[in-house]
Amino acid sequence: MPEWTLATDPAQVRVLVSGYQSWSEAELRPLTDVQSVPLMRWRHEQGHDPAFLPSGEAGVWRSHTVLALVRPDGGGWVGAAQDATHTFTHWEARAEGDRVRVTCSQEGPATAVAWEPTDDVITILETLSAQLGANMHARTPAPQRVWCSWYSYYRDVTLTAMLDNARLAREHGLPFDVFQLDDGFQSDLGDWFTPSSHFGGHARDLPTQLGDLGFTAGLWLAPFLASPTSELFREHRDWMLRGADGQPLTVGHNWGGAYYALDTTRPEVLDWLRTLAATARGWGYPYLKLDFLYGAALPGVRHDPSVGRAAAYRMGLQALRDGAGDDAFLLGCGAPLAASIGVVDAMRTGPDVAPLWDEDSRRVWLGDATGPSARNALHTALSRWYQHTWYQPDPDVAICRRELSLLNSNERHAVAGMLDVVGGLRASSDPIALLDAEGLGLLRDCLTLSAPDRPTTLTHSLGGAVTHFRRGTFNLTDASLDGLAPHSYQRQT
Ligand code: 9PG
Repeated sequence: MPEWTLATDPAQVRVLVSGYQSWSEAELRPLTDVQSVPLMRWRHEQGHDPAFLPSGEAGVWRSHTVLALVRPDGGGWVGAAQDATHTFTHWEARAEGDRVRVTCSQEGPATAVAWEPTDDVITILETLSAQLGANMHARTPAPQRVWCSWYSYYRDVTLTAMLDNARLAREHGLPFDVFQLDDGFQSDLGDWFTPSSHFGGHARDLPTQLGDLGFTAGLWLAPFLASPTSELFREHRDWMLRGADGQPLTVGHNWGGAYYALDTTRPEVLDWLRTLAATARGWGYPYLKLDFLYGAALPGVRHDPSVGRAAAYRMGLQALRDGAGDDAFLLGCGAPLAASIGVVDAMRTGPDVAPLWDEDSRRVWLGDATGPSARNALHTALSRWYQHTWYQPDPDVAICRRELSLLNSNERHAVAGMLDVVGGLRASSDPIALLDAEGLGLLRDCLTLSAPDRPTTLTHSLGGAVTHFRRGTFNLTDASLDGLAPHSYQRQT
């Protein structure tokens, strides 16, 4: 286990960490602060890697794949795994008296890691991340502009709502590439081929009609999951990832109850995944949002015990790629980040945006910043700015409507600023009928593609995240600071 002792005062050092999967926090914090870990046990498997959780201790920070330590002069140290196809790389920085101790451990076959002292942390982190991306043959196609059903219709989405929005988008000349149907079209988790009773049709009915309106069809799947009530589970109980007791392992508690994950070391499961992705493609969906992917990577008892977690996950992901085809556009979500490089085209790099700024009861009192809020999405996606060499980053949707939203004008513009700075995928979920001239104007701005921006500094932060970019500065705190209103973005003039 490589270990380094740095003769530097911990009180002067900031640490930049990135959590395990899409929804886990990324942060830029004083090293002596506390890295919070959710109080609720079930959030560990759903928001983090239960085998390498955030520390929960003051002065001890854990990070996945990459780690950076920043001195007040902008110099410091950067660590980065150089391959993640079979191996999870875990970093820990620990304040110890007048020194900082850094350890790097791996789960899976040993792979190369880079560790570099530098006088320019920003550039070296970008360089080492880009090397990881290149080593894993990262796919970074042109960013897509996506309308997604989730953040307005949630599970009540209907075929009619999809088409009504697509028609209005066409009438307004909104430059979307993809109309993506999210969770709610299927009868159960795992039963993707059977429509839900409320959807008002079948998912395969949608793509031609969207195509006539000039849009590519996108579909959401949680391909590794199965609910206990699903036909998939009832017919193939033996396909599930198991616990030490031999019983199917519970892997989360969304959808009002527990659910299970497929064991991707089983050849029959890989066949099923290929068939699923090929079927969705055959229905006319070349764009797939593959969600809750963490399920296949959890610790558990697998059919083939010689395959580690990272490798098992990647086998499942590769089966989906093989089924969908090389020219399909795959967006990962709820997914181990680095382990997906080279298979996905895009990746959610933060928790869900929500039409509210923050939910501090959950974040502050329960120690869980993986929940849906504009603040959590900005905090994490901005602090992962360098990951654009791994995949097309997806910082989640803009919210431009004023109805059915608690966001104020500053907060809406802060989300728009994040989309511009991150420079990846563009998405919106507003019912187009709710947008007036102002909302449509903001939405058009949000759909304007830009190249990823770079931070100007990691030695200052307005809110524990990377907040200072060349194009502008974010204030994620609840106070006016440096002339910036709370929850705002100020463009550089
Ligand atoms: C559909 C949604 C949308 C959304 C996804 C994902 O940590 N969690 O418990 C958690 C649950 C759901 C969730 C994110 C996190 O939302 O990010 O865009 O597709 O699923 O159910």
